[in-house]
Amino acid sequence: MSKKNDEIKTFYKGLGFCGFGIGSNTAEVDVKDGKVLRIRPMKFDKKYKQEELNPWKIEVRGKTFEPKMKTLLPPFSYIYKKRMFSKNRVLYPLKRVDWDPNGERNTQNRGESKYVRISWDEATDIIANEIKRIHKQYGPYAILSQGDGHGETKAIHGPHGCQKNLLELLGGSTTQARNADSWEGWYWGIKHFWGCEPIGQGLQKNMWWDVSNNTKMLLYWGCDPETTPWGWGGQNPSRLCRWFKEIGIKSVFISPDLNYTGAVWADKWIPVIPNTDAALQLAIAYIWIKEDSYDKEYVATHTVGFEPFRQYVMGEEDGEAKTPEWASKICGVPTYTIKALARKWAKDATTIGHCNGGSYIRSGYSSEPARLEGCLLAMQGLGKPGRGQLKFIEFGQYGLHEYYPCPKSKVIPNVGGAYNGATYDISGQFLPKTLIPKAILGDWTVENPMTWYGVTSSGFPADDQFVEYQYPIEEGGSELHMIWTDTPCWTTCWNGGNSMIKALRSPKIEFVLAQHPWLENDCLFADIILPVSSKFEQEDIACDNQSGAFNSLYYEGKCVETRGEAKSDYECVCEVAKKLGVYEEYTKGMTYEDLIKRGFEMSGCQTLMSYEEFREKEICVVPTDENWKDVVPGFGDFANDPEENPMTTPSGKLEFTSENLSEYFPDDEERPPHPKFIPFGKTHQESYLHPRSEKYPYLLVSNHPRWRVHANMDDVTWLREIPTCKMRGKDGYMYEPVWINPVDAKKQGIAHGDVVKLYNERGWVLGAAYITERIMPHVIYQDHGSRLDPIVTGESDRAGANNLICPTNTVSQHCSGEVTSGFLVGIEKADELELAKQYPEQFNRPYCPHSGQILTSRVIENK
Ligand SMILES: Nc1nc2c(c(=O)[nH]1)N[C@H]1C(S)=C(S)[C@@H](COP(=O)(O)OP(=O)(O)OC[C@H]3O[C@@H](n4cnc5c(=O)[nH]c(N)nc54)[C@H](O)[C@@H]3O)O[C@H]1N2
Ligand SMILES: Nc1nc2c(c(=O)[nH]1)N[C@H]1C(S)=C(S)[C@@H](COP(=O)(O)OP(=O)(O)OC[C@H]3O[C@@H](n4cnc5c(=O)[nH]c(N)nc54)[C@H](O)[C@@H]3O)O[C@H]1N2
Ligand SMILES: [Mo]
Repeated sequence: MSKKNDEIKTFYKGLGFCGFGIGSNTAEVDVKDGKVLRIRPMKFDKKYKQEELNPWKIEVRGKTFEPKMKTLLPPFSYIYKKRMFSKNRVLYPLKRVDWDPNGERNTQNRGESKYVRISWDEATDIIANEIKRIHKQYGPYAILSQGDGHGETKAIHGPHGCQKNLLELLGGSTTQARNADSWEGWYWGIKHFWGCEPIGQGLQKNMWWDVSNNTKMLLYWGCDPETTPWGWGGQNPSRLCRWFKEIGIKSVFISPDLNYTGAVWADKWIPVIPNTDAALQLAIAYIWIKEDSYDKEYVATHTVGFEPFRQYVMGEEDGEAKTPEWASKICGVPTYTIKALARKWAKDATTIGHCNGGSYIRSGYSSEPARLEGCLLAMQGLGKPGRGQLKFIEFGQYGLHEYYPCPKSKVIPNVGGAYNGATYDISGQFLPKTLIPKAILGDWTVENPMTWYGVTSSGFPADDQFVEYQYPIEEGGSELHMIWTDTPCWTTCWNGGNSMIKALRSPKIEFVLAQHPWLENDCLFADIILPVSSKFEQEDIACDNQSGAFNSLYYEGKCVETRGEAKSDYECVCEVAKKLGVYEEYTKGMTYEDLIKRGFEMSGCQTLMSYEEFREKEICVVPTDENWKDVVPGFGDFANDPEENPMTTPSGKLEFTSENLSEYFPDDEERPPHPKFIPFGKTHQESYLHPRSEKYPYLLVSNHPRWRVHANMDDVTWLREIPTCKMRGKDGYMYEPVWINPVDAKKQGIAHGDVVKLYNERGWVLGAAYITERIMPHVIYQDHGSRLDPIVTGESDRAGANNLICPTNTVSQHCSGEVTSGFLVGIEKADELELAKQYPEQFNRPYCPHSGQILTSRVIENK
């Protein structure tokens, strides 16, 4: 907004990390003398009168909840300048020293080699030549466009998928299809119950109002609003938790850890063994059936297939009644607690709260607890007042659906559609993200292809899960020989990271090209790395459509000069386009001004003001819809009249037994027609009930990081000072905390602060023991996303990147979703000083004495 105040200039910047044109956490950034001076909340009432925005207001029992007239930023926004000036920024194009495109490629050294600086000219020459060579030798599908993922909120400048758009002009590439990672269980499971995915997509309208007015008990089931909606959308979810408490709604937390929200707001914490939620859910259903306390009329009029489910619950199908006694032995919840919970739920209007569902929604067989949640909600009249599913953050999802659990906005601005979209293009050859290692490591041909069901990306209809796809495709298909990634964090965010390392080092992959702002994670496996600029260095347009007060669209000015020779993701691809002679075609001759205008015109906000007005004001804050209170909450329409408002299931009803699954996969024991508790099977053996647990006796919970957003921000020195973020070992290195119960710590001879080793047959990672009763016995917890710091590359890691050792196999045999939490490990005390002797090179990488952060020692400066 370039306001002159002495020499201080102020800019709007969206400092959220969702990407995909979905934004949040809008800040005002003060800049002086080319430096970011401070980052502050954005004030809505600077350019608008409060009444113009029609602030929503919820009034219950003499109390009021309404939005603040400013954004409520999480710490990640305030510290963001640290990221821009991180010592790990990639500042120049880099080439791996022992990779020679005209000679030895030494693919086996990826992850260990050092890098030298090269010029943009040299880098783009190599890239253009490699693309041409690979196209000629193998065809366009030999190049994998790995362009998806979250990241800095950017529109024009990417951050993800620009390379795909360029390669399309040259004949195509293999698309890496983004998985429904956040909600695998909903995607593969509940979609066959109520026809739609994430969390009742589109059917979570006006839930803040409904819960406030009608709910008596709120179950935070795998839900930590003080961490995850906070990390994404700021502090409104925190205010909401407080509000629910204030108005007397019982807050009950069901999770293996007493998470950051539970620690502050819980009336009761019910610890549950990871990924055994299905057993607990079945026992609740058992009590309701036995005590005749479920909504029989609703079940008769709104659902189908209840009888086979009932028989299973009561033990008539398999001879095992799903009693609280049965469940208690599996899930660790005492029988009296199960009974009390079931009885209270049957008596009082209950809603289940989620951010995206919690780690059990990303575990083996996650389709089952997801479907069972639908079953329980249906048994108590889903959609009747106060009986629903609440999502703690709102957004306009990729422009596909609208949900507004908080009061409805006139417009949900979205700028993603104007620039991205290519990562969902599956018209040619594509691969689900979770199957990339299997694809690379196998010997697949058109005659003997790898096959799977479904595109696996969010938003595809349920029927797509019965379509079989293959790699390589019949027409022009090819195995992969090059990877072009702008999302180099597979190893720290996906399933079975060590298998991806193996794939990245395969001689089949002749060229790995990464573009990224920071030298970290999969970048260490790239042959060429292009330097990417950060938000502060770019001009762009952004929106905030998920922080819950007001939605907005705003112009983002360039705050500071670009560091080194970095360029935005879009500009990196432009440079390659120039060398390939398709620059004009790629940019369509559009200037940044044209692109900003296009973003505005597709945003939704063009209905509220003219482009000229937008550029003048630099912001469009969207008022609350005048009629927001008229929106029937949640599944209310369906509850009121299921015939008029059917679900998108084959029957139009809620399906206890899925008609589609009964037809297409009647014999699938891992996702049967009606949901079951599946402790282990062909695909996974990650359970205490399986003999494997004798060797690896603990279940690891790997939540979304409290002090990062996935792979982002592990190197922020200010965050690393926080004791639950990192713990210093005897060697000065900062280790990722591993929560362990005092009982287990004693058993294993582990003291608070000891360096520990987590291991299974897939490898081992280190961490530092954080002894606390906030984690239940037999369970340990370590956040995901810690930056890769390999000890033995492909086997072990010092920083605690635990995705390296999570299962490679997907949700189940017909469900190619990721499994990244709730898996078996062993834990033992490790001696970091001894390990340093054993692995001197790895343990002697230089680190910052203050933050313990590993400094990039991989770049050899050119003479
Ligand atoms: N153990 C465990 N693993 C999990 C989960 C879990 O619960 N437990 N959850 C899963 C879930 S829900 C998700 S969504 C995934 C997230 O996985 P991803 O979406 O893949 O991870 P991110 O770290 O958000 O971002 C992707 C990459 O983009 C980079 N990036 C940020 N900004 C830019 C930019 O401007 N340009 C470029 N080129 N790159 C940029 C980041 O540094 C990072 O390397 O993780 C999954 N993994
Ligand atoms: N700070 C921060 N915020 C983020 C992100 C981040 O990386 N960091 N990522 C963003 C993204 S992409 C997403 S998808 C969302 C994810 O949001 P969520 O799905 O809500 O996040 P999770 O951390 O996976 O899980 C929430 C809680 O589930 C509980 N839990 C873990 N395992 C189990 C289990 O087996 N059973 C039960 N009942 N509970 C369990 C834990 O208490 C955990 O705190 O967060 C978003 N916001
Ligand atoms: Mo996610």
